[in-house]
Amino acid sequence: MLTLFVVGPAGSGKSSLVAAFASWLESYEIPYLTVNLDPAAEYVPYTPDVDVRSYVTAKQVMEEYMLGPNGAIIASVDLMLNFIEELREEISEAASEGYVLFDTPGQMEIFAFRRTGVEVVRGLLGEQGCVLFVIDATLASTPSAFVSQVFLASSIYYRFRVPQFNVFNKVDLLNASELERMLNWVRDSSTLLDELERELAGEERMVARGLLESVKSFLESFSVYFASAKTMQGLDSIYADLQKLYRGGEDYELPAHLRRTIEL
Ligand SMILES: Nc1nc2c(ncn2[C@@H]2O[C@H](COP(=O)(O)OP(=O)(O)OP(=O)(O)O)[C@@H](O)[C@H]2O)c(=O)[nH]1
Ligand SMILES: [Mg+2]
Repeated sequence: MLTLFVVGPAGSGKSSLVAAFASWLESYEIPYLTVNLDPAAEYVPYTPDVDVRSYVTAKQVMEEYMLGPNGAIIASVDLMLNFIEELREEISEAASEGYVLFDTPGQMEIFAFRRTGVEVVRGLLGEQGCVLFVIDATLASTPSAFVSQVFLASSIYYRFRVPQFNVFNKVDLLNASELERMLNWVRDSSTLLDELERELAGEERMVARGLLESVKSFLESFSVYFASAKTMQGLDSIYADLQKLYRGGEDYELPAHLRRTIEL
């Protein structure tokens, strides 16, 4: 099994990507499970096969401990740790092969930047797993916003330290020239530096040059995808690279959209 933890800022499209990727896998008859790990979710756009809300919900915690909404979200995410064993059992009873897609809490910082997230990922990762970090592409279309989002992506890597795939989601909302511009920043980070320098002035430019060195090395070491949960574009490239990880690379044959049925 390959476990895939879909992590990202609030509203970036985590749940939608889980739903889209699930239906993409379904259309190729590739086995998968969806797991909701967001105890505060009121609605998710797929039917979770395994759901943390069977064990704990933010609403329940709010009433029981008389907490406000944020306190209840934090407490319910932390309480999730008590049920890792049960979740693991449910998952292994439901599937023995294919993909396990984990949808994670809406407020990423509550999950990723507290001990809980790291322990949950460690507890459920299994033998092969990775993080799919989701960025809202519409919030990354200026050079400085793009750099900030890439920093966020690296900060997530240093929390979980597992293979990480970075997805700029919602590209259907970008026009062709915005998308092309972002693709160029990824292909050649010197274009990003040039444009960043034009956007900034004076002292800010000096800082930007330093920061860009780290962005550059992140972009050179990690895969970046442009995708849309709405139109499903980009999911085939993500799948192709996941297969490399899943199957160990060398003997990997290309992929998905060229053949209807893919054996795992
Ligand atoms: N146009 C477009 N909208 C999208 C896409 N992906 C998600 N959305 C919309 O973005 C909003 C947030 O999507 P969700 O999937 O709920 O995002 P999330 O990260 O799970 O959100 P939280 O769990 O609440 O933090 C919804 O209105 C989605 O319909 C996409 O690829 N394109
Ligand atoms: Mg969600």
